Amino acid sequence: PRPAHRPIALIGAPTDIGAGVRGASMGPEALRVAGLQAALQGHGLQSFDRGNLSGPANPWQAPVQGYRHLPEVVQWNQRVFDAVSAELRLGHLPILLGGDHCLGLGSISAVARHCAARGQPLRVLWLDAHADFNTSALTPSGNLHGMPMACLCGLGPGPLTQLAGGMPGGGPALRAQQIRLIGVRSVDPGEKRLVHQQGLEVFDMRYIDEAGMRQTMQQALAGLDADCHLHVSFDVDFLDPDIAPGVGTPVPGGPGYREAQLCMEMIADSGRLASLDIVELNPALDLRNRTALLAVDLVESLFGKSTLMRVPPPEIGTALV
Ligand code: HAR
Ligand code: MN
Ligand code: MN
Ligand code: MN
Repeated sequence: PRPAHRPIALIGAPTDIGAGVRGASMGPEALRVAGLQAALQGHGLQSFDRGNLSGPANPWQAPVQGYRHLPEVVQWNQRVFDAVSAELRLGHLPILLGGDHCLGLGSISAVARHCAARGQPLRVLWLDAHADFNTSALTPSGNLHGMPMACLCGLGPGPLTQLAGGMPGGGPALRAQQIRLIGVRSVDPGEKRLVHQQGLEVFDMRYIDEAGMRQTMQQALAGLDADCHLHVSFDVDFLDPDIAPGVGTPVPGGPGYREAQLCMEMIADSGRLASLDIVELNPALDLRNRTALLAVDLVESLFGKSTLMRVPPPEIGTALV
């Protein structure tokens, strides 16, 4: 069956250890209160809630050699790595409920290891206002949620680039060709140079404005193998803050409601979604859980809600009748 029809495991990681604003630690509970599990079950998907991982408290310290809370970030990511690995081994589709985006490191390292062991191709869609491609030398903040993409590509401190012993061949978890950055509109100057130097494919907001979300997603999903594992790392600040105010680092000019829906719907149509992160939701900054409710709505589309209206899902470019 399509990977998106596998049993779904919800894994809470209640921490804001990599962020510069407190509150993402409340994200998992806000997503539960917004009805995430019931929404998935409402579409006939089997899902279980594994509860929350535990880890070190946030000591709220200044950066040390360019990193804030590096030992704590390593511990949280090891636990995320273990939990996501366990679900993948069981043939489940893990959904990581963050927590800030530094946790994408543990989640995607687990996915990369799993795919490498099976010789399965992997593609990662990074939906985010930010590129999260800083290093200790480039970061303006020391916040590790601004660095997970770079760490996954092998640029970062050993304990993070070689999480849980590292990849079989010793290389980085990801190569640039496996990654698509979508929705980017806030990148630090040195970070921008590094993203280009590494050759990442970036669909920034200027591109989305000009080409439209449809062409953007066609390109981002182009060339997926029939057995590809598709991982989506959904940083909620991808969305325009007018519709998604509950994030710690909002950036104006993101995708609106219909654009975000189309993005999710086209991923669903690919039939390849096999793991997901929902990160950076900050209930302390939200309004009546609006952003969590929106995230749940979009995740429903990611799992094929709207395609239920279109049987069978048409090929791209086919007129609806
Ligand atoms: N680029 C900035 C920094 O590195 C802000 C990063 C904010 N990151 C997130 N995740 N919210 O995407 O400090
Ligand atoms: Mn529903
Ligand atoms: Mn991010
Ligand atoms: Mn972001």
